[in-house]
Amino acid sequence: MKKLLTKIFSLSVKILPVLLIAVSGCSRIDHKQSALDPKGLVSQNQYDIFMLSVWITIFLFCAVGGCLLYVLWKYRAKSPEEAMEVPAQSHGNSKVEISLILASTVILVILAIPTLQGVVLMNRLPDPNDSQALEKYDLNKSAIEDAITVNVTGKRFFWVFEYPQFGIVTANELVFPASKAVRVNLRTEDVIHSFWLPKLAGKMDLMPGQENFLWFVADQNKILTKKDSEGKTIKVSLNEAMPSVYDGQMRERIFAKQKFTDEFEAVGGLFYGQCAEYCGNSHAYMSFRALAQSDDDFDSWVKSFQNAQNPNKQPSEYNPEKEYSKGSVVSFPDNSLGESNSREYRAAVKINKGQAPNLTKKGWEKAHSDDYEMGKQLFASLQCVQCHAINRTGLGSKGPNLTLFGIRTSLAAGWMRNDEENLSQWLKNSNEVKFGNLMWNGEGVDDDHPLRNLEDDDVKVNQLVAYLLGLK
Ligand code: HEC
Ligand SMILES: [Cu+2]
Repeated sequence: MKKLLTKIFSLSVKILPVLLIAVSGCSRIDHKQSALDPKGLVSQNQYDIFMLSVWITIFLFCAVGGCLLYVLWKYRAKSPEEAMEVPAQSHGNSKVEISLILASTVILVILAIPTLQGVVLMNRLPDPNDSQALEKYDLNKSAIEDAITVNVTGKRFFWVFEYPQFGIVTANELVFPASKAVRVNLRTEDVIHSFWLPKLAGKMDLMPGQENFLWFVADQNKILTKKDSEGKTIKVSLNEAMPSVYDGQMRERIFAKQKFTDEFEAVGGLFYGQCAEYCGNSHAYMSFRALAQSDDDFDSWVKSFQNAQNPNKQPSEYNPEKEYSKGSVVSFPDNSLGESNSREYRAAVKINKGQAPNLTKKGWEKAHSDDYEMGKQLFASLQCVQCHAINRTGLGSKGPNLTLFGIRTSLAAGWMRNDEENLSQWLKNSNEVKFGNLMWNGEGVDDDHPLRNLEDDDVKVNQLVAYLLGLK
């Protein structure tokens, strides 16, 4: 017996360090998808309830364990003769039983009150006129009054984000103002998904035939501080914490880090989300990002999207009866791009009537590179338009909306960096990158589909990449 015990002991001494190392690998509390690092009101509330139950459980563990140890020690057999004795038998002790029932009830009540309050908080924004509630949650009235709404649709295996107040739609990256609350309506077009944005919002399922809801508001103070190498909290400038998305600064800043896995430390305003309900082959890669912005940068982002998705603001065909101010963009035939193809020209100066676009004369210049123009045509001729909208429509199409794709930080539902290398890989064989995705495996896609035949066609792939990353 003794031998066995020493053996177990020495074995555990050997295993323990290995276990500790293994566990410490997943123990970074500020990991990018950690619910233990709340950066918003709702997630903080859920964290507090969780910690309350952790402390109560630890207390109970120590109390029950302590009693057990005490009894074991106190009533141990002190001699072999004593060990043979049968102790006096008894049954029940109403005092102990009633006090235990009372104690458990009290503990349940202590847990139930904040839990119910949390459920109410999670399901409804506080009333902006209820100054008591605003004070309790340390919220500005405008954070609630000017809340934005995002309609989230889960699809296998990506996310559609619609902004009904602004009439715009995007995919996989939820851009939001850090100073405002965000109402999130959740629905799905196929199977059950779950929207999990741990640092900001918690988790909620998307159910077929039902609309669910959650909301979140970021804690700007937390976004604007970080821990330095000694663990001290230091202030971070607005620009460092929340680089602007609309002009590609966010993308640049995140990419400045060498590895994709470093990205979670890149900027404070970048949050990671994930589908948390198994939905098929690519479920593990169904992530998304939430990007916090200052009010001004958010407005600029909305404006860019509104312009890009407004049919009246797309470059129209050149009209000889019109004058064009500097910077105007028109489309006009250019046979150098292939027969009966057009390119976009930008007016480098003010253009008088009848001065048709012509690159050999001064006045007009190329609005985009040749690769971009070729890529744009390929996008139509290779049937990408079957499933992708660049402007306006989002929900009607099978794939993610690609408006202003060139300012997106991530590719293939949030999990890959959206750079030239990854995008080429995606276009060459998306199934290798994200097994089971419904671009490669979608309805009507077989080996004859042009998208499955780009593997050896570097020229076309480069042109498509130039076009897609040029959308900004
Ligand atoms: C059968 C429909 C379909 C066709 C055709 C199609 N796609 Fe896709 N595409 C999808 C779907 C679905 C996704 C989402 C994949 C995922 O992340 O699970 C996607 C994703 C993408 C993405 C990444 C978008 C993002 O938000 O990260 C790009 C870029 C893209 N497709 C480009 C193209 C190009 C270029 C073509 C033409 C060569 C094309 N697609 C043809 C359905 C399609
Ligand atoms: Cu899923």
